Amino acid sequence: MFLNTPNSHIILAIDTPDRTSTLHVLDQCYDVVDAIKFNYPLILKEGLSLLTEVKRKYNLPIIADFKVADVPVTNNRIANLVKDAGADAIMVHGFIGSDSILELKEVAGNEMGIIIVTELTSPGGLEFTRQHATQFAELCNFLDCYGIQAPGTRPDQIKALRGIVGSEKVIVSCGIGAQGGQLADAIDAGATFGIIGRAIYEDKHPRAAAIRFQKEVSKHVH
Ligand code: BMP
Repeated sequence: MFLNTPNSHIILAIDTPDRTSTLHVLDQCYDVVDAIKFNYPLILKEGLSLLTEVKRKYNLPIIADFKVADVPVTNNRIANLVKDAGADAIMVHGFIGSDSILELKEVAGNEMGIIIVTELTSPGGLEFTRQHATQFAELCNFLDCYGIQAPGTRPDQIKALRGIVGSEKVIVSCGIGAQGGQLADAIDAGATFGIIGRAIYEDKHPRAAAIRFQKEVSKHVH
């Protein structure tokens, strides 16, 4: 297990602008959320050392959402840097194909899970990638990756992809809150975790917002 057993089912997308605001939000929310997801803007601003600092300070699983999409030699370097920084999982685009994903998997070994992005939550996710989304889910099984990312804005698609990956794989679903997805709907459809960013960190009271999501989902999960 690279992520913990779900409790609140919330992965916090910490897309805050800088280190100070990141720690401010995490100080309030770390004990409500199940994991933390970092994306490029914050790391480009503060460096990978912030991922390491957050991992040490809050002791929560960390997903490096760097949506890796390159040739194997470059993926190898990215995976080594991210692994050394302390990430527990790394996100990779499915469309790069099996050789490029395998390279990541080899570097990750037993220390980092590989999560394959199937289609984006935004409208463009339906433009090119949707027609291959089931193949990306099959690739997750074939390469024995940790899980997939399925759109929290489209519960029907989560359900369809859960049918392909089976019950053991992790499904993380972005798009909850600010993009209109509902946490309870995503979990009901088969997501293991919902990924929530702005609806928590932009709230005046991030902790209260996280607790609202936690309560919403606890009513639905049996
Ligand atoms: P928010 O809850 O503020 O919309 O943030 C969603 C997070 O998930 C952002 O980091 C975004 O880049 C990411 N994301 C997404 O919204 N849709 C996807 O399909 C894949 C993502 O990684």
